[in-house]
Amino acid sequence: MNRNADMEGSSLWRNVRLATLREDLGPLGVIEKGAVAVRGGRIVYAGAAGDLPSDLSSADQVIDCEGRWMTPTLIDCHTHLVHGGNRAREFQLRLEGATYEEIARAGGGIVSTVQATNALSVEELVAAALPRLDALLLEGVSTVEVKSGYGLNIDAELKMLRAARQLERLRPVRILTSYLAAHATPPEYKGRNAHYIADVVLPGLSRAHAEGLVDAVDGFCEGIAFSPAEMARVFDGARALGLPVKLHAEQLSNLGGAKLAASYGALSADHLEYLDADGAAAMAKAGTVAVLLPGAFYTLRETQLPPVEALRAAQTRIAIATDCNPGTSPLTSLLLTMNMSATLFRLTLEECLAGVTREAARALGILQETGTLEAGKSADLAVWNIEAPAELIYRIGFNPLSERVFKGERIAR
Ligand code: DI6
Ligand code: FE
Repeated sequence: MNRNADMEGSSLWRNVRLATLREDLGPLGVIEKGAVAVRGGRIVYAGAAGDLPSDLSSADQVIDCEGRWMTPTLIDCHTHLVHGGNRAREFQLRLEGATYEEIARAGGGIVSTVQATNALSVEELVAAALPRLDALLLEGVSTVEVKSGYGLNIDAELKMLRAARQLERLRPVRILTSYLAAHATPPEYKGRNAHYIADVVLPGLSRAHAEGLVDAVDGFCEGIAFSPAEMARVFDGARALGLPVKLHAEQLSNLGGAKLAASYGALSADHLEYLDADGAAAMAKAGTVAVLLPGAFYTLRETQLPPVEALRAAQTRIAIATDCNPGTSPLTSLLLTMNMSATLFRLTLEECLAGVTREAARALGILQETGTLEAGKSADLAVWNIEAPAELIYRIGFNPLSERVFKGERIAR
């Protein structure tokens, strides 16, 4: 056999229990005695070992998984991974009794992250983000969504997106970017959101799109950020460029942001603690995924739970993500995110695991490519040292990853 073909070579994982996450195979899409064959970076077979076609039963590389479990690699579909500085000092001050207002007046809060982000070069932003990215990857993640939104001027928003794209060249990972200039109003536009959108958000979007930096357009729809009417202007701009949209909606109050997002056929609406049944139904009808973010709920010590029952009743798809950001969710673990989703939101095992695989892929518009173990998809495989899938959501601060495979390539831990 021609060894030059190694890069494109064939691999076979055998003696493996599969949680394929294929919906047609029942809860978790389990196949107890499974095998996965990979050619040229793509899954050519994921199913019962007994049904493995004979031409796939030998491969350049055969991996005996000794009965371990395999899932698709995990997907973090909502992060603010690229940013400057951190807000640990602010966290400390709050423990000592300081209020948000006092901290904001002292130059803290989101404005401090905007300043810290503006102060860094693309290379410095990349260097700051890499340890956070590596923490995710070590737990079997292979796809990460990264937002801009701490620049709040055109050059800095573009700089954040360039840094996000750069991550994909430095690590075995798939990065999807979201343009989030409508995250907060910068101080120089205080009280003038319409001007900020006209001067910065929309022209910045055109430029970022022209450079190929934008996979989707996001916004923060909230009393302290942008109204539904303001977000509609941003979404119109996205639509004109043929870009999909998503929205931070109903995090602190119910402004109807999720409904607005659904009316634009949004990929997802995220947070949603204050969503009502109407909004959940509108999302289900539009195929807009509900992305729940327990890290922010936990950090803010929120007590209003997202309406999980209403989402289930409407059959809205549910994904979960870290929301990794320096202010409200300094979280870089999807395993912990699953545990929090179960404990805080009472999501089931299947909802948790689908929420970081199949449904997260759907929330990013890449379900054709990844998110389940299925022939034809990218060979993005995570092998776990566990006896049962529930161990993935039950432990706190323990990492049972055995190996991660990205586009068919085995990545050393
Ligand atoms: N929702 C949040 O909770 C964060 N952004 C958002 O849209 C807050 C961001 C920060 O405080 O830095
Ligand atoms: Fe967020």
